[in-house]
Amino acid sequence: MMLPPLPSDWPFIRRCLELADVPGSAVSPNPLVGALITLDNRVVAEGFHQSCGLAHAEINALKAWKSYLQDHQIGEGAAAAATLYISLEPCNHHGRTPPCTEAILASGIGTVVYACTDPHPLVQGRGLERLRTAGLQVRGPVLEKEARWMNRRFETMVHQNRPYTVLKWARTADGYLDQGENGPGPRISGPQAQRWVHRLRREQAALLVGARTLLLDNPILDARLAGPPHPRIAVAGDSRPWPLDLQVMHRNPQPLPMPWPTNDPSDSGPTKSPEGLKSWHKILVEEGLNSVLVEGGAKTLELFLQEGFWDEIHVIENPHMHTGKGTPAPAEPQTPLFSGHLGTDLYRVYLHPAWVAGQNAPDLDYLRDHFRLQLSPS
Ligand code: AOF
Ligand code: ZN
Repeated sequence: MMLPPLPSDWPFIRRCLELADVPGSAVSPNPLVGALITLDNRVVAEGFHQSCGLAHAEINALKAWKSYLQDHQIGEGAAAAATLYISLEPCNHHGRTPPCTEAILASGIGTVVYACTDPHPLVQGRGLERLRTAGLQVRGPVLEKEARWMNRRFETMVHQNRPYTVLKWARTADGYLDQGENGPGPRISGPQAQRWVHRLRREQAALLVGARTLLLDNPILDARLAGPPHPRIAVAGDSRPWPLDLQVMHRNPQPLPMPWPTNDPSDSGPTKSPEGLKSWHKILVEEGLNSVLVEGGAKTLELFLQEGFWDEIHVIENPHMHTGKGTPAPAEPQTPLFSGHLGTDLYRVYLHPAWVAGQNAPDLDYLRDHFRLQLSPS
């Protein structure tokens, strides 16, 4: 049994969550993790996991801790009185990097406080147990729901062997995705919505579009208004060789081909087989992409909707645009988690019922506040 947390632990774990909060795509397929070390209830060292393959959060915090000791000419014996706070249970296995538990034990730190356990099958409590049996005080969980929500992409990949899937589309007031003509036509959503979509792109490891959309609309598909990292581009339907003048090629010279999941090679459209979509999941997971933003076209979106393989849906609606014809927008689920405005556009976010009803459901009020805060003009 781990010890219950103290009231004074909350602000330090909250800070760990802040430190962890880099764009999800930067660390994919790894989790987002932040860590800090306190001495006499004062933060003296901080660290976070910056990118898959680089040092884990607590290793970076321990490095900063060693510098602190040196700078202040404090002996290493002080570690017994120090506390390591961490947003995810320390790993206890060899991955791309050695186990963090060993580094923590070697440091002599006396107390560890964690936000949530690591769902990875090789960890799942073993990291905490190793520390506890070695005689460390281990307290937690603290702010568990927030910490787990932050790592929903990692958790989805670990538990379901598929990327966390975000669907996004923009529609006119009369329910169309376009004007039904070849080519992009006038933009449906406004500049504020575009900035927001770039933030969504930056958060997901991959961006999936249908080959038809790519060839007809010739979109850029990056996150330039939010800044790097940009998502890896995956294309539904294998239309290689790609025309070299596609704008998407500037940043992604080799888009990931995702052949339509079908048993019939003459069929250019999707089948309704969940096995089919699983072949896409496999391609993305094998590429280390733990999340995907699906931006269309209609057929690609429908495939995910029909099979129920989605986690979030983001719909942007221009309430002033009526086209009277075009490709009908997909039907939306019944109750949005959040509805608000993005500039002059309407904005609705849906969360899959499996998240809302699940055993580890996030705190929905926290999520709504989170959206409200992010959308409020700063
Ligand atoms: C931690 N602290 O900051 C992170 C952890 O291949 P590796 O060595 O990067 O290990 C990846 C696994 O380690 C990952 O699947 C997850 O279980 C854990 N991530 N653990 O102690 C960290 N990022
Ligand atoms: Zn680790």
